[in-house]
Amino acid sequence: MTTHAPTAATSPSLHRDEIRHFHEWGYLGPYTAVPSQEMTAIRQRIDTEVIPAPGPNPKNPLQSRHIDHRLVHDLITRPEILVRLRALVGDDLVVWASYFFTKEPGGKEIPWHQDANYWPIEPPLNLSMWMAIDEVTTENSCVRVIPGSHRHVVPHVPARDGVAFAQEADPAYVDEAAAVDMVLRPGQFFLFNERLLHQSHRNTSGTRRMGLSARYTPPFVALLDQDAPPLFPGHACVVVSGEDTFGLNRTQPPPS
Ligand SMILES: O=C(O)CCC(=O)C(=O)O
Repeated sequence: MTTHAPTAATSPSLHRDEIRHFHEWGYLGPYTAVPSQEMTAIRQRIDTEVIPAPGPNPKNPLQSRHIDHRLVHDLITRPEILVRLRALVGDDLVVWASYFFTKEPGGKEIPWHQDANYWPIEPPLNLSMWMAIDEVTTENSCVRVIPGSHRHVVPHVPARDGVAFAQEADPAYVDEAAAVDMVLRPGQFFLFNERLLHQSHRNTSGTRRMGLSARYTPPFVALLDQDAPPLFPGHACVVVSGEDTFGLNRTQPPPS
């Protein structure tokens, strides 16, 4: 296993070395957005108020809850996250998706993949943030990344039986020995770009692993079909920093 991560920074923005790290290796972090003691109450509200209630996609309560629930919106717009995103791509940012990646004990492997393979966005520019809601360990299937893998577009092939996705990165292009484990305390997060190879094993532990990912992009990026999978009818982007002077995508104000 190789480690390229910079030491966790307390600075609210990014040093030039961290910006270079992101471009060179395709990811950055971990950093702390929320102290882990504050996460206990937040996690309880996610479990009792957010997930049990219907969200903007009636078919999937884990999807894009920042659109309807202020708690989720506020989590993915913590200043500790936004200042770092702005340092990478500038002040104007929309969130076009978020997802609670929840793996109960026994939960399936998510195979190696590059997100850009699945996404209808043009140009294909995205910053992802993945925040631990539960304690995230190697045992309960932390996300793993391959540093530098974002510099090549990797072909995707039909996935093996029993994994969570229908397509996975062609194994011939995956150097698993280079993988870095993103072990996180609740409230910690890391950032990665749209082509970084990442995966997580089956959850072989006895504890749940929940993470919240959010997808941020400058408003000059167009979503090619906001009403179709992986999005859903009535989907809207939320401006989380600066302004959207392009008007390419349907947007709505943050939840009250
Ligand atoms: O949560 C996981 O295990 C995978 C997350 C992922 O694929 C993503 O955030 O793009």
